Amino acid sequence: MKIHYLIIIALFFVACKADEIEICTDEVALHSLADFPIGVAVSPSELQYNAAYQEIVTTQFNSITPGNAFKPDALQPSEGVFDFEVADSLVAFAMRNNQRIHGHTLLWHNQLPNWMNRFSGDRTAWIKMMKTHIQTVVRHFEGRVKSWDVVNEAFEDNGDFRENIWLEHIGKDYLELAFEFAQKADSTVLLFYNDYNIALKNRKCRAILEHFEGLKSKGIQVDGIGLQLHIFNRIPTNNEIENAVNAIVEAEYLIHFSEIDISMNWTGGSMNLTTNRLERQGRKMKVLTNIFQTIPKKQQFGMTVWGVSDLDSWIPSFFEREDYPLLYDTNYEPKLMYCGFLEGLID
Ligand code: 9MR
Repeated sequence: MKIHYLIIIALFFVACKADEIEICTDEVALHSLADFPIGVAVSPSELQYNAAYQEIVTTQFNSITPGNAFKPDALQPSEGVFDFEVADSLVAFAMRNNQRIHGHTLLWHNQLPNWMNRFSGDRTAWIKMMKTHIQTVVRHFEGRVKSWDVVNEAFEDNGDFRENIWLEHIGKDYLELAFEFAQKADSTVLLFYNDYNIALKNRKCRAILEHFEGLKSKGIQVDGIGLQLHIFNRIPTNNEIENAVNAIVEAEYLIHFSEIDISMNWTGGSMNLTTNRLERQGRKMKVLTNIFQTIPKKQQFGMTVWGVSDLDSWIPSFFEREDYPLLYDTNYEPKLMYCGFLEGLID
């Protein structure tokens, strides 16, 4: 009897060991291990003033998403006045480093300039204003930006359209118009719809796929879906992520894991950054990478993390909680989450 227990305990440890994420260094670039683009959301000022940050961005990644620099408040601060200075220097930086640029985002409900929020006019005027923004921006970056999140977060978790200025003043077809305007501005650019909780909320996932299926059947170009993946270790489950990915694969879109971060602080109180927690985060990152690799090659657009280090994440300030959701720690050293990514890539 005792021997049986010992064997079971020994097997348990072997199983745990096999599941362990090994401590690693970041000497080998993540992108050099992958046969799909490995991206990161960046801040132009960090790139300019933070040497450690810049070193990681240039060595580890071959795709760049501007975290904020391409949003409407940054690019069209006053009506008709476009400011491309910061965005252009970011594009130049990425091009010098042979990095792909994914544009984020043409339309959203957040980070709109005040004048846009307060715009007054009838439906025709709103459509014209939206068109001007989309087409001026897309044309400006033509040939330099590979792809765009045309619309970001247009659906609620229950599958309803999210209330926003575009829905209010233009109506449901603002999505269709936005994709059409972007396509007309640059017929070579890839067009994405990007949202969060797609894997967690089945109704949201179905609503999005149904809506865009409708648009595609009318001949509107929609190339890809961005699954943001602001997630926790257990939420969504691996199975839920797989199901969402499979549904999107079946609907024949490119898939972008577009805004990856893995929160460690579910309850929101103070937390200990234990090795156990860091390991679990590393394992989740490995699983995400493994799931991404089940996608047929021609539909793999890339995996993008939403920031470089735990210092740069939007989560602690937004949710007012301690958290450590990214690949690098606050000293810009790789965490087990980085090692999980690396292990997933060489699996
Ligand atoms: O990372 C962005 C952060 O710096 C901004 O303060 C925030 C403002 O809403 O937007 C963050 O990025 C968001 C992205 O554009 C869309 N998906 C959710 C991201 C986190 O809020």
